[in-house]
Amino acid sequence: MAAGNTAEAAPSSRSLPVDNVQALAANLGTSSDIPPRYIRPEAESVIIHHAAEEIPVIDFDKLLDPELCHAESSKLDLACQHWGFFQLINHGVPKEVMERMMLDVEGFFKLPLEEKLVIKQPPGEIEGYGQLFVISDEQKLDWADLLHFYTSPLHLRKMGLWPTKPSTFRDALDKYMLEVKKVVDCLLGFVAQNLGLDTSKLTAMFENGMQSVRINYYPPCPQAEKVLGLSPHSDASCLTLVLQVNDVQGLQIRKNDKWVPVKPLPGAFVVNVGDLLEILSNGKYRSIEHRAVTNTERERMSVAAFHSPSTDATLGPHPDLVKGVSHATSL
Ligand SMILES: O=C(O)CCC(=O)C(=O)O
Repeated sequence: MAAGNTAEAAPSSRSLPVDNVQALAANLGTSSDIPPRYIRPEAESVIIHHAAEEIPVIDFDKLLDPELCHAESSKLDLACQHWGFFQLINHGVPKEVMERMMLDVEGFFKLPLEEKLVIKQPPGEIEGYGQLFVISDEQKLDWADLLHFYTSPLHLRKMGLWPTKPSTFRDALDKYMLEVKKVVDCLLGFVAQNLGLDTSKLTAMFENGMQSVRINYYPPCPQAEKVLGLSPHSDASCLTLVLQVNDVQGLQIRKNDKWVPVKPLPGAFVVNVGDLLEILSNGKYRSIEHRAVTNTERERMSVAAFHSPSTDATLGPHPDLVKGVSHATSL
């Protein structure tokens, strides 16, 4: 997990205030004078576009089909080992739940700035509307704004920071996160089987698990090749499900020291293994570094849903996966 990834861990000190990037981009107009803190020489590193370098696709329907599940589950196992990323199709989240969520995300970012700022991140907090945590005046900045909320367990919800505009957004978010959780629970069952773990114990760890969501907004940038929408990081969680809201690509994963663009299939989730699952699998599954880039023409939006065990669970490599080393879990 790179510094700056606040997907799960809440920082303790205050974040330094920075510009709203959507407003900054709008005010730039045709000028290409980007403030120096957004210029990232590493953004121009090698990117490969090759069909052989596309992340595997897992069919959820096949996982649930008694005749096809064995082969599909093996595919899932290989995807987690060799890529740490896959696309999930036919996941069963109702179309209307997905569409409502996407419309409300788009609707929120179309609101005037002052209306979005009603749910501005309070000082020292990562939830609400704002940017990634900023710890120093020298820190390079991402070309993005975000919304971040803890959604599960329910007592963690800070409803005062949840958007009331569009009027359906809260309900859409609630329904969407519930559906996503069902998919994750089911995927974890297959993961447990593939790793030879006790499925019911793993599922129990996630019953009161932590779920949070980061909704990313990447405005277009006149010098898109020089900035990063989201700095390279791995996720601290176990499993992340990313939904691309509009048809603009930008997610890239690190493979063999190059950046490989992900081309999301319509309606699919891009799923990735997080640091906790890498630990649980004793490194068999890989939590891969990824980043998001921007483009000169169009805004991009994504919804990343992070899932981790409940906070009182103790997690370490499963004993069967560790030879001759003491361990922290009894799954
Ligand atoms: O925008 C994306 O596609 C990736 C989002 C992501 O990696 C994150 O929010 O942690």
